[in-house]
Amino acid sequence: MDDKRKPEWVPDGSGAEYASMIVSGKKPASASLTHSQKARQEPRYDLKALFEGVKASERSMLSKAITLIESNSVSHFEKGQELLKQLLPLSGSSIRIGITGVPGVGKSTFIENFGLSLIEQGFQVAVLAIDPSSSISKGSILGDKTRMELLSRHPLSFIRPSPSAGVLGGVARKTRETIILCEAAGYDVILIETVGVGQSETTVRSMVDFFLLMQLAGAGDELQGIKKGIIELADLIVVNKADGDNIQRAELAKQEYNNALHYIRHATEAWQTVAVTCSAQTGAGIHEIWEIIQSFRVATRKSGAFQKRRISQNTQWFDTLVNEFVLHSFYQRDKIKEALPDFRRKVGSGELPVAMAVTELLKHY
Ligand SMILES: Nc1nc2c(ncn2[C@@H]2O[C@H](COP(=O)(O)OP(=O)(O)OP(=O)(O)O)[C@@H](O)[C@H]2O)c(=O)[nH]1
Ligand SMILES: [Mg+2]
Repeated sequence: MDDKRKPEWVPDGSGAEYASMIVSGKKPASASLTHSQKARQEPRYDLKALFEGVKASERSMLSKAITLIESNSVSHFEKGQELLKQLLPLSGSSIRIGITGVPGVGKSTFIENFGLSLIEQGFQVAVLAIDPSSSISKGSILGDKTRMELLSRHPLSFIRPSPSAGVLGGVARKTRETIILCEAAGYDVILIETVGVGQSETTVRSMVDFFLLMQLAGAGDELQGIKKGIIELADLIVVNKADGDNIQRAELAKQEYNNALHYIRHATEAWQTVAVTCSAQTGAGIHEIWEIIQSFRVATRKSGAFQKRRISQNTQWFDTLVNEFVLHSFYQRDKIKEALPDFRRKVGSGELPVAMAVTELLKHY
């Protein structure tokens, strides 16, 4: 397997099943093996060692634990869940920050400088990426490691690329669980970068405390090009690249956003979303952004909105997973697989009313 596609840690002798991006389809060798052969082939995870290693903030153990929860193998799933259950009490005390914006807006450059300045202040910083399409290389944080060169080499930071989708909950579940592992390992600021495509903003919003939207100064008509819906998700709008001869345009854009924000529903109860400028490159404005995030934490903890959001995120996540698991198990049933084509045909040709076909089909479940 191409080295660039591998996570930081993979079991000895493993292949493409651990790729952090989707690689060309290949039937795993284990598919034709007997159960006992399979058991011998699958990498062994020592739960106790993983628990102790993550708790002690050992990076290699954290990587290994994440690889375990990212694995699509059924036996790994059970082990991963057991590990999570043990580590859950140690998690939760970080601030989770989502960062979104179009490709090239400067998210990675921002994370590099922001992360380094947080480390200087004594924080431990984990950077995760969400790329729900999990498409090859586009927006992948792996290629970005070069743009986060200092941060990725720093012993107090931890950078993990987007998991590939796989099964059961896919990217969102794996990222949520990775957050828990990172927190249990002592990371107190979790940064999640996502490219603003498709549903990824809503997905990230549903797992973070604070959501930062990065924008560029345009030609004056800032609000025309962007979806109002995304602004409604944001706790802070950052107009990036406010440097050189772009400063004035960035200031103008900031004002326009601030004006518009008066008329837009705010993402978080007890918090007034604002727009600021920054230069991820020179570092101007970065410190102020951290101060805003801290005020946010204080204000929302005081009002209870912080805790309330975390609780509702967990219950919503639970509901989503129940839906996904039930759907999955439904379509996996042999009887359903057998009956489905015939019902489809009858519904298509008008032989059966649709709702009746559904109730008839459900009888096979
Ligand atoms: N002048 C200027 N250039 C910047 C700034 N921030 C980022 N850039 C440049 O913009 C380009 C894109 O920056 P990235 O940080 O990779 O952007 P990104 O949002 O992570 O992009 P994707 O990961 O592809 O979505 C790079 O060439 C950066 O050097 C800034 O504040 N000022
Ligand atoms: Mg990037």
